[in-house]
Amino acid sequence: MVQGCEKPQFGPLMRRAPRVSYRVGDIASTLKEAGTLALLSFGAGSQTVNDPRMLQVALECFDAPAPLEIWQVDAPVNCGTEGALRWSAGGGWLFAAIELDEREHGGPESAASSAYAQLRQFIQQRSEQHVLRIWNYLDAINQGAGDAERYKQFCDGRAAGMGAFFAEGFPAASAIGHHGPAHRLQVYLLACDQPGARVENPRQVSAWRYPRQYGRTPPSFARAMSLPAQDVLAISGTAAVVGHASAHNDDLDAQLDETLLNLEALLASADMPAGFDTHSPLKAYVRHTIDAPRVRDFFRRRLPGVPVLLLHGDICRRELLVEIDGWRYS
Ligand code: 3EB
Repeated sequence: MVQGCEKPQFGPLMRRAPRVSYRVGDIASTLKEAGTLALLSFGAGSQTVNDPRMLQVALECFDAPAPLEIWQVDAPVNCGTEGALRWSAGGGWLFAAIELDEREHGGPESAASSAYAQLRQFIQQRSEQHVLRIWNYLDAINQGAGDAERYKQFCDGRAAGMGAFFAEGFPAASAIGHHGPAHRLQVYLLACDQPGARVENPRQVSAWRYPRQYGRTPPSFARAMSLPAQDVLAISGTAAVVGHASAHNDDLDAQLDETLLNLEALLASADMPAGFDTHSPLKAYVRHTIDAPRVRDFFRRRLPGVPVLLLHGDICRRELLVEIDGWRYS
């Protein structure tokens, strides 16, 4: 019996959301903790072990030592591999990851298509069929002109590989350029056995409605996803995009201010209280190493107490210098 509670915290179908946190720690002991669903390390020099729940993300971290990112659920966790795919599941939640060498799949477009097709085929035979959040990392993301830019090829392949699986709406996502091994595509996701609620940003045109100038295939993502759990928002990569246009080209400080306005607009749109706090782990993807101290200073001033990982990553539009994503827990 729960006492002193005005209303039930969770409806009968509500899940308890995975807790996402950053921690400087030891991989082996973290993997042994009950309920560890996923463990991410950052950068080529980071520790890693051969466990389906472990992913070494190809983005370098500007913090030393680089923390680990841990996803924890309140349930026993199973894990395994299936072809190139690694997965773990527990408590109604599923982590799945795939890493492909684009050269083995005929380039960035077919690699993205293959990655998404493999993830889709795996998810389709699971009970956790609702993909809520996806991260995509590819190298040289801005290489190539116009429709031949690698990011745009990735968008084409992603949409092809998704097929009709996301006909009812896209998951929240990030797509970032890494500076790790050439041709390596990394895609990982969080899915659940219950659907989330997609959230759009009234300040921005929905990405899947971007006009033709941004590529043949508009980016397939929602601005945020409200999890099927009490007041948890998974926030997509958010940058200084207003309407469909990039704002404040090449002005880092103005882009950070605009990005924060977009993040606050998303919280309002999701009916969540304003502001981020110690329970809101965020990531900032910073294009130029030289900008990292200024981005860190922005977080200290404007988002004090918010856990943030500063990562070296390229944003999918050349003029954008920074992008922020993460989680907002009530
Ligand atoms: C934007 O607002 C910035 O292609 O999955 C942000 C988040 C961006 C996800 C994606 C792209 C993606 O359009 C770019």
